[in-house]
Amino acid sequence: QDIDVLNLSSLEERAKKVIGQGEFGYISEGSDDEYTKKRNTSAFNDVHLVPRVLQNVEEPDQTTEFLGRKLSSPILAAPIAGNTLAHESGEMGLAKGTKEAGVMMAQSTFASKTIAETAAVSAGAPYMFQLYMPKDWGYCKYLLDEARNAKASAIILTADSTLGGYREADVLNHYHLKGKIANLDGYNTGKDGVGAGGLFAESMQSLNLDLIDKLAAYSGLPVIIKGIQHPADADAAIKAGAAGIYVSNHGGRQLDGAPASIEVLPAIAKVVNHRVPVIFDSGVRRGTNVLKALASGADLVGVGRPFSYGLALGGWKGVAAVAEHLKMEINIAMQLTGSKTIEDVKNIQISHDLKF
Ligand code: HOC
Repeated sequence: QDIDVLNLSSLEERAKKVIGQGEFGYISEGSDDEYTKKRNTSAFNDVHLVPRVLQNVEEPDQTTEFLGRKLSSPILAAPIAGNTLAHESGEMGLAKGTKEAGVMMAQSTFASKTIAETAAVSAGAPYMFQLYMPKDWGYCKYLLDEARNAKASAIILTADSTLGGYREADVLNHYHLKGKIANLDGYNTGKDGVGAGGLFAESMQSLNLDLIDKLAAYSGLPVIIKGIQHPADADAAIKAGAAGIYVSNHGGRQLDGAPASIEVLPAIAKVVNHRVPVIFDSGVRRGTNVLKALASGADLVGVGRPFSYGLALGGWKGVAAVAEHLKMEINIAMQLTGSKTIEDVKNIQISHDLKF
């Protein structure tokens, strides 16, 4: 169904009315005291875009390319677990909505539709697969095969989640994802747990840099490392073969007390130094946030919860509406900063780096 979007933040209260309490708690929560979750959005206010004028901008062009895929905008529907929590169409609704809007989507291992079901809808549209590394290499190979069949542009290896953060909404609601994860059917340990950490901890293994080559060699796909928050980790990952760096603190759902993602992005982008593309997420709610991330060194900007809320409110049309609204805000911000193209946006002077 069609939905009106005033802004991305306002979708949360509306979605809360149509999603079950446990499901809403899971989607919206951060870990511990939610310091990092809140900081992700508020820290954008400490970054300033310095506009240029008289730049002869009439129709900004926000199209871009990522890993050879043409996109209508540098927006990624960031990987989120269990999208049927928001809407029965789950990742299939997300795939249709993002495809209609011409933006990239990433599907989580913990999705509630299988990779094949989602691929049938996305049908070659820009798509990446987010891998939570299982202990069982046979199962991992199955996931990688499915991702290759789904024409994934890349495998995103989740590096920040060998266990889940402590999330109190799940404790209060006695909520967990068990039984809602299509890709893990028949694979769970069968142990009950409260929250994602309790459910999946025993399926994960400790992660190390050698995995990058192993995953790339088996899948034949570029491997992007998600959850990078330190420049040294970005450098080490690239030296170990990473084809992309994904700066994220998991929407404030993992280590509470971590800095906002936008605060660490400039230093990481500096170390990456254009060797590989940089994806960014955590806290993006405005078109100006997208510009701030691009001007701080990102090539693709992920948005998480707002897409779930759009999905909850309007199925695939709600997803497309979120993307189109964000594109509209990006368009205004590009015009007002004097940016004709995404390359121009990347060169906007920001307060991280004010040099006149
Ligand atoms: C392995 C435990 O991304 C979330 C999801 C799943 C996290 C699983 C972590 O809830 O943030």
